[in-house]
Amino acid sequence: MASSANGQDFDAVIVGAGFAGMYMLHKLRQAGLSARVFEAGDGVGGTWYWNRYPGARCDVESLEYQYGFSDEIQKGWTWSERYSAQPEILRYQNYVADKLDLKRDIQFSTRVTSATYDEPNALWTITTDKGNTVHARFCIMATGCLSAARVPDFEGIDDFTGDWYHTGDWPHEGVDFTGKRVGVIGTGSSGVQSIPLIAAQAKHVTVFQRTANFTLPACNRPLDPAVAAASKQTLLEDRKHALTTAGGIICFEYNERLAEDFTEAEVEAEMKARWEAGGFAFLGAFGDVMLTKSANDKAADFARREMRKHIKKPEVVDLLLPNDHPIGVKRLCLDTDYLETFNAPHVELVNARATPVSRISADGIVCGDKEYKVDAIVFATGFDAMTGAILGVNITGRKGEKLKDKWAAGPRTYLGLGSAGFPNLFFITGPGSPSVLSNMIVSIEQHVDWITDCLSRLTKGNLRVIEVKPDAEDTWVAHVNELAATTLYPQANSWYMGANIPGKPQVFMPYPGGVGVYGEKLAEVANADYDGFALGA
Ligand code: N01
Repeated sequence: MASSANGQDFDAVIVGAGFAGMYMLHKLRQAGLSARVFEAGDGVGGTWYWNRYPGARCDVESLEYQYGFSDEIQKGWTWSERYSAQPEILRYQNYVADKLDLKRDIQFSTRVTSATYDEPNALWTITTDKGNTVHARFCIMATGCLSAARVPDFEGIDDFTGDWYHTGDWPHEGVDFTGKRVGVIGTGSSGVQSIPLIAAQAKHVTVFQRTANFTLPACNRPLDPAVAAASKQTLLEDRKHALTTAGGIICFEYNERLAEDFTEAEVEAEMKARWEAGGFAFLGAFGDVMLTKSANDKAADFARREMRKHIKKPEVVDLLLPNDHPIGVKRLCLDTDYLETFNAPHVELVNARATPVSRISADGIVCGDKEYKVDAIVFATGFDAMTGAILGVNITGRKGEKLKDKWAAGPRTYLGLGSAGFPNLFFITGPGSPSVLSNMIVSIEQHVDWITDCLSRLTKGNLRVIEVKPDAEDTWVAHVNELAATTLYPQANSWYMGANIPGKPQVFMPYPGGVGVYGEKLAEVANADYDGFALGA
């Protein structure tokens, strides 16, 4: 590798080769900048590389959960189902990587361990677990929002004599549960998707549920070839439209009318139609579902009524129906036969709220004084969301400041893109941006396009440094908090709030104002020559 006169090896280092890192690499190449991607996995894919648990499926519709930047790429790929399963998405990512010849600039099986800003030379020094040390002008964290898988610190896990797995780090060769007693801890999206398939195979399944979640029918089905073909004619235009919406999705619309403006019959009809359509459309039934308790109660009551219809075992009905948080404030789950799974005699539900999992024994899972004997444990216990993967890299900015210290009371960014004191460091879909409240691919493309324009502006202007101004960051953090406070989101112990990790500061991390409004702000900032950022030579 030939370094430039000031020791620079690449214009940019990109951390991660999921949807974000792949597109970032492509755009930087197009802009004439050199880049090296480091990826911990041995292939591209990010989330879809790691989350190979049975039933893993995207719950944004396939036609919208794909790149929207290239007509050639989208026309060369045809999705088979309404919601794509993990293997198909991973094949798509490899198709794109090969089409754009991305892999030659990606170093796989390599985890970035540290990134340190060298202020005199305005360069980031990046080190990896494979012994690499490289110097780049820009460091771009494409590390994903839900990529630091987390197994709770249960005592005794090392003594367990069976096998255990985390849904977010699933063995590539798959797992055969035939004839086994399986314990599943966790009933978020990953649990809800995997439990029916695990139960279809295992001899006995014990599900440890701490919080019952709202789960809606996915209504997955093969994609009508005519619909798939028609979408190829409109995808690029559709994507422009998606960028103006709240969620980066156009397959349904959020009703602007408030719940109180509907008659009771209209309320019922609206919710029924959306429920039966499947997917997240239900949350858009009225404009204030996420804003007022009375509107949210209507939706939550309807959801509980519908969910109840699928549950036949009287002893689990009350346990499976969520009653301790408003609907939607914890990420909604979409399911296929989840509730029905508990009707089977070999599936048992344990109330891990009343009697929490206290430890893992050699033979099973212990709650209070009861031991549940299992041969295998599946931890569907989620992620250190939004900040876990970023802070998993030891990042040191100007004057030796550590990002983990700066974020000790919660992440602080301007626009979710950068943090004061850390020049030339970018986050793709970082905390403080719409990210996980939106169609991730739309938000990824929005950020990557913005970052690329920004870097081109710097390069053309012979500017080497861009850094968030502290007052812009303070204003943005306050704005995100104020917006969140107008919603019902803070009313649940969700990973959006950091509440799933003991000791993690509880602040609402994504930007709740919507992709469209956020995009206007991004444009305004860029048009004002990166207002809120200090640009320097
Ligand atoms: O993780 P989660 P996930 N004892 O954090 C429980 C995306 N995703 O992997 O709710 C007992 O949602 C925890 O209980 P509680 C999607 O954005 C997308 O399922 O904290 N239980 C919860 O039930 C999703 O939201 C897709 O009380 C414990 C579960 O573990 C996000 O990823 C598919 C526990 C964790 O649920 C994360 O989903 C999958 C303990 N000590 C995921 N600790 C699709 O697109 C935790 N839990 C379809």
